[in-house]
Amino acid sequence: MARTSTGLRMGAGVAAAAAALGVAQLLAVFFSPAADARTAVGTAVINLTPGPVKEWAIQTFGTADKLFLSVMVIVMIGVLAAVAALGERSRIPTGTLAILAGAVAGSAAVLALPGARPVDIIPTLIGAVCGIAVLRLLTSGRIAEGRATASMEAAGVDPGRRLSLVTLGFAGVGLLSGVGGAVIGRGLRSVSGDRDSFALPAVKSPAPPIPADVQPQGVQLPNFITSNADFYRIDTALRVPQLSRADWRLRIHGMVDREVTYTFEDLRKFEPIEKVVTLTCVSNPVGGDLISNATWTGYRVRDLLRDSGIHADADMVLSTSIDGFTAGTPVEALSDGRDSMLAIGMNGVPLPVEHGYPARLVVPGLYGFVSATKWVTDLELTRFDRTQAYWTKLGWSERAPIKTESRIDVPRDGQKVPVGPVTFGGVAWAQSRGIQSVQVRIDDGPWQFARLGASYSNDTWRLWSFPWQATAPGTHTITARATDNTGATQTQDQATPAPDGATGWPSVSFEVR
Ligand SMILES: Nc1nc2c(c(=O)[nH]1)N[C@H]1C(S)=C(S)[C@@H](COP(=O)(O)O)O[C@H]1N2
Ligand SMILES: [Mo]
Repeated sequence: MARTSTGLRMGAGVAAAAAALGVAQLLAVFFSPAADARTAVGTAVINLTPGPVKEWAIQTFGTADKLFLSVMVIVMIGVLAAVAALGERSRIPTGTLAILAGAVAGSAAVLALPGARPVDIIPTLIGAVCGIAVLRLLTSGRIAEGRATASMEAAGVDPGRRLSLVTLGFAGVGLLSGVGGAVIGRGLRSVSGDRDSFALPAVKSPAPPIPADVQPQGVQLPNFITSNADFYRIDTALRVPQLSRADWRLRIHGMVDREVTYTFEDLRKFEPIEKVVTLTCVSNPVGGDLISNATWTGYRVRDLLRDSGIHADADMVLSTSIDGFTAGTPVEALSDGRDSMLAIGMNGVPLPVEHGYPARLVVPGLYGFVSATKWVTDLELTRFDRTQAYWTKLGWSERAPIKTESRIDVPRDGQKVPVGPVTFGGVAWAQSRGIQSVQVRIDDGPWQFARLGASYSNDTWRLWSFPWQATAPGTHTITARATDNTGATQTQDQATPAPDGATGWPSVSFEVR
């Protein structure tokens, strides 16, 4: 065996991994969505990551957490492949073994996905075979020793350089097939056409119009209604599920007298309603932005459940999405007067795909992880003492009503405030109870009432403003606390988001000068 430099060996490992992943990605186009091993491995990593690490990723990267994960998975595979290739020998082919191990892990990850069939591991296996072939070729010494092609010889390319070029070539082909496969796969499966051709049903009693004075004047605050583009997004889906209306089903089963499965067409027999509801993520830290407000169109879950004959001892609805996420919601929250919805529209258009197209749950008053299942396909009537939903298994609470909270949007931390009049402001929320007042304190001064934007409903956030005279130059602090309509004031006790939502008063330092 020719002695190949460390760098070239590591390069061979990376090229082999690129070829394996690229071929697998390209071939996956011909199989079910589960066949994409790269995404399957990422999904497995998400599922196997301990709760606190997930929490850290959400806190640190927010909506970019998935991009971070995808990049990390590819970087990790590249590093492993490079290291494994270093030891590739004919007696102990560590690189080959590493690729085989990768193929086994990839196949297992594929088969673990909901809806995966055994044939879906074929792209992974063929990819692995290609990766091994590339690795063996590059580490065999054949290219460096073999007869140079006439053109290479003419160009004076030496054997080491020849090997680097061939290695780069394989890496490039792998990369191109991978990107090509990902792009083609996405195009083939995309439901954006299905979504574009969907017109929301006309609603007989639209949500009450939004009065202009929900929005305080004189301060730049978030819009009372969040645009779909700005709406926060949190989910465990590495690849946004692409579920067409024709393929969508909602099965209602478990502790019921009559099991039923609705098609999307079947929903027409129910009365469409419209409701403005503020969604909040339990992972939102004090002062965080994992909260948004939209007008939702859809059907009352209560209406969908009406004919099922729910057993009296059922206390939980376990909702499941097409990608296997689950949330456990109290039966009461889905059947009482709050009009929990199976939402199909968001701000007047069909649900954006990343927000659950074609249908999701929207439950006023509960954090998203126990209620707001996107791409929902299954409602099982069950009991809290019989089963646990996705995040509860990871140590989060089984029931999670939204806490009374406020946030300071203006000033931003460290903002320079010129001496003179200024208006501060923010948002406050206590969905299902509603906000009664917001108080603000500058430094250690007395609590003063903020001005409240008009209340739209108890299920929506309330914007507030606070006009102030900046006189004394220097560093100052503004602190806020909200009181809900039950008279309960936001607690000063600091709590982390886990297990049932962060608490504490938001506080921001600013600079008067
Ligand atoms: N299928 C699915 N639905 C889901 C989740 C998920 O991971 N998968 N996350 C939930 C959580 S934790 C929140 S906070 C809300 C966020 O909804 P949004 O992305 O539309 O803002 O969706 C909920 N629904
Ligand atoms: Mo969440």
